[in-house]
Amino acid sequence: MSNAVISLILGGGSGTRLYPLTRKRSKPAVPVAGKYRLVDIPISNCLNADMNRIFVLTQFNSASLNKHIKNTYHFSHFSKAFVDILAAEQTPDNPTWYQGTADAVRQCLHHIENYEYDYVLILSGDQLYQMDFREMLQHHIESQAEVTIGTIPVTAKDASDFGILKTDDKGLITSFTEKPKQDVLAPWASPVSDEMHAAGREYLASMGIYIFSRNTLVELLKGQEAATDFGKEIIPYAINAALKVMSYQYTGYWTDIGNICSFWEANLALTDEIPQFNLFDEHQTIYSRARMLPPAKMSGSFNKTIIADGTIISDSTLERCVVGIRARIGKGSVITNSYIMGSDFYQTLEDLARAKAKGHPPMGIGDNCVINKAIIDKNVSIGNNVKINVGEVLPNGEYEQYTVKDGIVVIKNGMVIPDGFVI
Ligand code: ADQ
Ligand code: ADP
Repeated sequence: MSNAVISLILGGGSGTRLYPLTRKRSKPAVPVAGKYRLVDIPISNCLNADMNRIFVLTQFNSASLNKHIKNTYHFSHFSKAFVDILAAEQTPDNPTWYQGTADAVRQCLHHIENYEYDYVLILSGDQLYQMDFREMLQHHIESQAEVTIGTIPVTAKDASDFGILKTDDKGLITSFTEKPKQDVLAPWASPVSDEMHAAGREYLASMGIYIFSRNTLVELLKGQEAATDFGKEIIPYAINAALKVMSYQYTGYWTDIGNICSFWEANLALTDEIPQFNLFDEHQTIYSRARMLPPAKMSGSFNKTIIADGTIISDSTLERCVVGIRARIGKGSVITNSYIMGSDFYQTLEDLARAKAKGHPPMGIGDNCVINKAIIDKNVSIGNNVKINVGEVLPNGEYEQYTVKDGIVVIKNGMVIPDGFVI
């Protein structure tokens, strides 16, 4: 199996939808679920399916992405497995950044043409799911498809956020429309199971997960030189040209975490009693960097909270929170509905003395803070008696230390929030 497939992970365009988390790092390097990076999700799904030749396509090559990939994905000398980053590069033929998803893949074709492969698996870099790609490949082969699109039934309300396709009863895709408006939706319902029908999930959304047979992909990308996107151009073209484009319907947990609100929701959903995204499933391990961190040390009161390694919490109250590696939280703070990413390092005594001399609090969260509905990026220093998002709903806004988006306050990486500050 592993010689049949090359996987390409679309690591993100300009990353504006996840700003300010993508201010200094590329999207695949954004920390998720306390100890992982976004890119670990699609990579883990590939590795679990024994599809272990993987390229991550990204618009810029951040130090943290390089470091994470280099330190995480090590393979035996006797295996052909690799995870390589392909950042947009200037060449005499391509003076610009990737213009879209199809353009990104087109610009990378020359990197993969010397490999042995029959199929290309193309994945988005900003989704949370655990899917067995072997079953999708099997479906592609058995149905003699040229292109297979992973699809998920969604309700009419959700349908406008996705590419929606229509299939016949054998799963052949007969038409496709990218993000249709609500008023033109009705004729786009497709045959779905009774269970999905009963749940009102009658529209088949593209998951942005594609398998292309090798020649089909090369011919489509080289033949349609002006096409820059899969959803807007390549997929509709392939269907109109009567290529065999099949739907592979998936009904497990899958969510797109492409913007701040869905990113926050997906992280907090991990604190549910039975989370739909199961980090504890040993058959679908999510891999990440093996860090030699000490165990978490904490006192206080914790309800529905995930706490990563290396955390120190003194005597605080946390409810519905995800706390990332090396986070430090002082005494008497009350934190709810928040994702605290933690830190990249522990401060030494000298670091602390230097911070104090500048009037900066130590890294982490101080004493007697009240924080709600926030994402605290890494290496942030929050002083004592700080209040974040505990009053009226805040309007969207952009400030030096933070951004407010859809009622969620995002404190930017490395910022200092002084004692008594109120947001
Ligand atoms: P979107 O996610 O809106 O819809 P798009 O913005 O093209 O589509 O992104 C797809 C993936 O590619 C994302 O992971 C994105 O970060 C990445 N990406 C975007 N531009 C890129 C670039 N220039 N270089 C590298 N990576 C890039 C798509 C499909 C819909 C489908 C949804 C499902 O177009 O049909 O329903 O995914 O989430
Ligand atoms: P992660 O642990 O999330 O994978 P990184 O690999 O990006 O994060 O960074 C962790 C490493 O960052 C630490 O082991 C440390 O070497 C380094 N580091 C970054 N900034 C500093 C700093 N200011 N002082 C000391 N170490 C730092």
